[in-house]
Amino acid sequence: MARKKIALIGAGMIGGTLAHLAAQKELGDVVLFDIAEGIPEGKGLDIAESSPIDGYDSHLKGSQDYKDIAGADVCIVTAGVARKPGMSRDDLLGINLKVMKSVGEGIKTHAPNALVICITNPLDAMVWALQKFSGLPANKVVGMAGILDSARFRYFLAEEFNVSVESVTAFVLGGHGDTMVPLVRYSTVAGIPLPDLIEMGWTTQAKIDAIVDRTRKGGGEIVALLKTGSAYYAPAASAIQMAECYLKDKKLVVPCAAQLSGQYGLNDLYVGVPIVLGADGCERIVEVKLNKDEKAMFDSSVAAVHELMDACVKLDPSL
Ligand code: TXD
Repeated sequence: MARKKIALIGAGMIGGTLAHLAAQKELGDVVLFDIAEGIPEGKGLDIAESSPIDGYDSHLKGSQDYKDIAGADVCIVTAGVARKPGMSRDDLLGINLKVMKSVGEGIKTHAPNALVICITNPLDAMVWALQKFSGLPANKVVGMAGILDSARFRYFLAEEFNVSVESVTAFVLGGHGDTMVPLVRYSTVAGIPLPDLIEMGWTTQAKIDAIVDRTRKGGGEIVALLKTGSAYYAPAASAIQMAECYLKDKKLVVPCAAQLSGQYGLNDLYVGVPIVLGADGCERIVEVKLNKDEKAMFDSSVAAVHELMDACVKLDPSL
């Protein structure tokens, strides 16, 4: 059987990390595409030179030509500009929308059968625009944010309880931004919901509130520390989990930005919801019951996404 092909559109910090992980896991051969000459070739060659040591046979190729992504099974899009300190995700909108247009056209022409995973910020608006620009079916275009946000939530909770990160499940809904909705009620340690753990004296409401707040601002915390860019290890790991899930038809239930068609009473917008991710891409959207407070938080998150979409339409009326 021929190897799968993973195309990485954008070979910056996340793109390079994606290439390394995809190769190490032998998910397939990797094409790094970037407009910056030399960067994708250099990173591809550097990673390939580690393959005899680590013992994997994935081929890596750097390119500035969309022809090289032809027939890709998965395209992971990080192309664009990353957030700098003081810059909000929304400031990125104008620049990255233009990038999505060219990337969408490239994918439409050369890899129309791929699963497309968008990472570029502002995520919910960019994945929505990328689906439109590429014309690919909505089930094959998804956005990565929820796995990262819930991984941050899980990590902070595991630290608080001094238990394995693997024993903690966490649930984050809504747009990828400060309005995201970490759902305390649906987050657990070995199946025990957080409100029960508060009652059991494992933690306090105040501590959980602080963890929720830190999760919401998790991206900014890393930006403030790095000073020259945004997070890349955990975002790359999150997108690789999505790619692997698709290629192996695992049908994990994971939070992703997916296009809603009636679920949660919403249409034609991308927002973070739990989905079943398998060989058909987004196979099912899980509609969880929200209480009044959760619904209010979700609504304000959706309003923030709508605002970004409106701003995109103003910038590019073809959307
Ligand atoms: O949860 C999430 N979705 C995110 C999103 C978490 C962290 C970071 N997130 C966003 O991912 C971030 O705000 C950025 O929009 C992307 C990529 O972040 P990364 O840290 O990898 O950015 P880099 O290092 O600046 O890489 C971007 C690359 C860079 O090499 C550019 O030359 C290239 O994108 N680029 C392009 N490639 C192809 N085509 C075009 N038009 C293009 N423009 C820039």
